[in-house]
Formats: sequence, C-alpha cells, structure tokens
Amino acid sequence: MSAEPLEIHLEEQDLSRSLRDDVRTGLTAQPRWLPPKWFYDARGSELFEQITRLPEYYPTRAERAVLAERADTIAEVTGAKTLIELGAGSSEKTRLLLDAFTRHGGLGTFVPLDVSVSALRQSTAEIAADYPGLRVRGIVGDFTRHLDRLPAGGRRLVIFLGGTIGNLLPAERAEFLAAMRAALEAGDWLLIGTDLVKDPAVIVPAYDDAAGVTAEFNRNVLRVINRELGADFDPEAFAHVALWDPDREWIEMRLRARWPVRVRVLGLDVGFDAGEELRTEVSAKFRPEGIAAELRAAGFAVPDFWTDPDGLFGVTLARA
Ligand code: AVJ
Repeated sequence: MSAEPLEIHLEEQDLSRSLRDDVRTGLTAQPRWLPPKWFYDARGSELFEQITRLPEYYPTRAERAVLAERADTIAEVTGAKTLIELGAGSSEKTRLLLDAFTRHGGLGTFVPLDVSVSALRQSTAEIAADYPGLRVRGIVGDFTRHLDRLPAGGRRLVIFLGGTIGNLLPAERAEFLAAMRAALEAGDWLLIGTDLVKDPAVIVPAYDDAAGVTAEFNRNVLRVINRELGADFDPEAFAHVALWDPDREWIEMRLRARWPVRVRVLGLDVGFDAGEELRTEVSAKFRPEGIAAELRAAGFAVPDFWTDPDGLFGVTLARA
C-alpha cells in the first residue's frame, strides 16, 4: 500500500509559536538553555542519521542488536494489531520489528509520529513500499503534547526507541509516562529503549566524536533559529561541549561562546560572555531498576528487560 497523506497535528504556525516560546524562555533564563527537539530540521535529521553511523556512537548499534534478538518475542508476546512509533525519525531499526510482525502476522497498521515532516515523508513512503499490506499513517506531532491523538482500539504497541526518553528532564519524563499510560488501555504495550549508565569514557566520545558530526548537529539548532526566527547567531562563534554529570547520570550538550557574542532574536538582545554556555540537550542514562521503578510509578507492569551482549543499551517491554 502507498503511505497515506501525513496527518498534521502540528501546524506550521503551531511549530513556530512553540519555537518562539522556547527560545524566549530559554535564552532569557540563567543558565541559558534550549530544548533538543529543535535540532531536527531536514539538515539536523540528516546529521543525526550520520551520528548513528559513527564509530563512537554505540547506542544505535546496541539497540539494533537487542531488537534483532528479541523482535520475534516482542511480536509474539504483544500480538499487536497497531504499531505506533514516537519520535520515529527514519524508523530504520523499526524494520526489525516490522519484519517480525510480518512473519508472525496480524499487524495491520504502522503509525510513526515525529516533529520532522521531512523525515516522516521519506520514511512513510519507503516503509509503505517495502511492506505491502501494511497501512502506514504518519502523524506530524510532538510526543510531549499529542499522546491523546494516537489512533484508538486494536491491540496497540507503542515504541519509543533510541533512548529519546532520556532527552526529557526527570519531571518531564514522569509526566510523559503518566500521559502515556493514560493514553493506553489495559492490555496495550509500551516498548522503551534506554541507554544505560556505564563508564563515562565510553559515553562522552559518543557525544563528542572525532569527525565533529555531533558538533555540527549541536550548532544546527542555531541555524534553525536563524532561519525560522530571523536571528543572527554566528554558529562558528560557539564551541561544542559534551559533559558527563555523574550525580544526575546524564550527558549534557552545550554550546560555549568562544568570545563575547551578541544575538538579536525576537526583539531581544541576548549577550553571551566569552565562555558562557547554552545547554542544548540532556541525554539521561539509566539503570535497569530505575527504569522499572519509573514505569511502575506510572502504572505499567514490567515483564521484560533485555540488553545487548555488551550491556550497553536496554530495551524494556511494559504492559498497560
Ligand atoms: C535522540 C536520544 C537518540 O540523546 O543520544 C545524539 C540524540 N544527541 N547525539 C541521544 C543525540 C547527540 C540522541 N537521541
């Protein structure tokens, strides 16, 4: 089947309004910050795809290893009729699940949801072409806001891969999981990928690669703000920083002003001292017992947790 037209739950005006709100809030805060969802315009999505192929960036390969080993079990245990993917991006690893569901039978609909129209347009067309018989309904939306818009009924499996849940702050994460549980019915399933706590000597290079792709990805948020809001950031005035926070067990990406910088945006005059930093992403790393506890607190049962052979990345299957 060809993919259905994308369902737009996030209009252009909507997107630019929330970008404006986020930029105004984050750039007038001290310390300054921006939410990571604004990395992903067409160029940012492409840079992220490049990151997933870097030698230092282990999460994608490790998660793929878990899915390759467990996809048949997941298809069998859940018996899902509808597969919903949050923050789907290219849905590249999701094909392992789609293949398993094809062997198992019974899956009728695939619903990828993402903020990036360009990524969704490409992935829905490719998946519809490669999985004849599967209904593909792409939704342009924000998983922190549009969980009430997911298609109802059938036995649903919602997947949230790549460790993207780690990009939410702890309070946002609890809110997200509670909203997720409220959006599901008893008997629906949730599959979550989480990067695991490990030696920072392994984690830090994954966010500060030798080829500088992550640095470009990080600076891309400034290009997005320049284009969408007419700001005048000089991306080259900011150095990429990746920092492990041992207490909160997360990695932070920051942009550090190399020299004093002044930026005009939204009628604001934002000054950065030399060395001043802007936080652009938090990527939390998890412990198995922590993931299970957070899911249980949100009202899920947690029957299964798997890792890759090296124990780098975890995939949890939870039941509403
Ligand atoms: C979107 C969660 C997969 O936090 O690892 C990659 C994004 N940031 N390199 C992550 C990201 C820097 C990524 N995920």
